[in-house]
Amino acid sequence: MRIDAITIFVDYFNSLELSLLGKARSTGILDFQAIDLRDFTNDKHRTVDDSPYGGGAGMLMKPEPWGDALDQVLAADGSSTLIVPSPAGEVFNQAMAKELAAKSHLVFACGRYEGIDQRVFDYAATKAEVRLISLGDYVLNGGEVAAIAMIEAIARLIPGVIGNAESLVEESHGEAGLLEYPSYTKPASWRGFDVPDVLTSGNHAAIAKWRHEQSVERTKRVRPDLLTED
Ligand code: 6GU
Repeated sequence: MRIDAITIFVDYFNSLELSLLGKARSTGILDFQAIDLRDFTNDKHRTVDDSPYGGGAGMLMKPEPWGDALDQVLAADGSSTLIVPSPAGEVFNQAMAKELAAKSHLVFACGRYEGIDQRVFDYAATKAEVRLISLGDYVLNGGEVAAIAMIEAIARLIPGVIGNAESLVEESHGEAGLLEYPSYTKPASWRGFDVPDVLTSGNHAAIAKWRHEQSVERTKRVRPDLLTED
């Protein structure tokens, strides 16, 4: 899979060289590139922002550098998906991560300041599928941190990125739609806190039942919305 991120802060994406995603890049499963929007400016100051028509606080990203960057990055056959991290978008979840992991080419358009001129999205929609996606109901300073979170959630679902495919099924927000149960490792007793007896009993049916009960209890307590969906 190919993923590109257009940004004025390419260094944010250095973290994608680490751990499993870094490995996926070095083995060629994931082809990731961060692209500097300022490389598509033509003035001495490499200007990417301007004041908004109609007034208002702050600055907006001007359309011309974005248009030239998108012309270079988006596939000519319309097969790219442009993802715009934005608190005004649909809220990201595991089902979306799964859907996006099946695409051939994702491009993240990372805005700064008060956002990007609307015509950039109108233009991009003539060349690609465009999706505004939010991480949740809070505000970040720009799209970079949100893009990194989405890239990690998406890329780990690409076959071969995670060694143990079983861990993809069992985790929170997996097939069951429940939160993960609590987990323990050695020592069995630590600072006065003990591992629940059932986990050291060797009774696999009892362990499976206990874990399911823990998942249901935790989901009811902290995310009742997950139990009432569909
Ligand atoms: Cl995707 N972008 C920005 N800038 N802020 C956010 C967000 C995204 N999701 C929540 N807050």
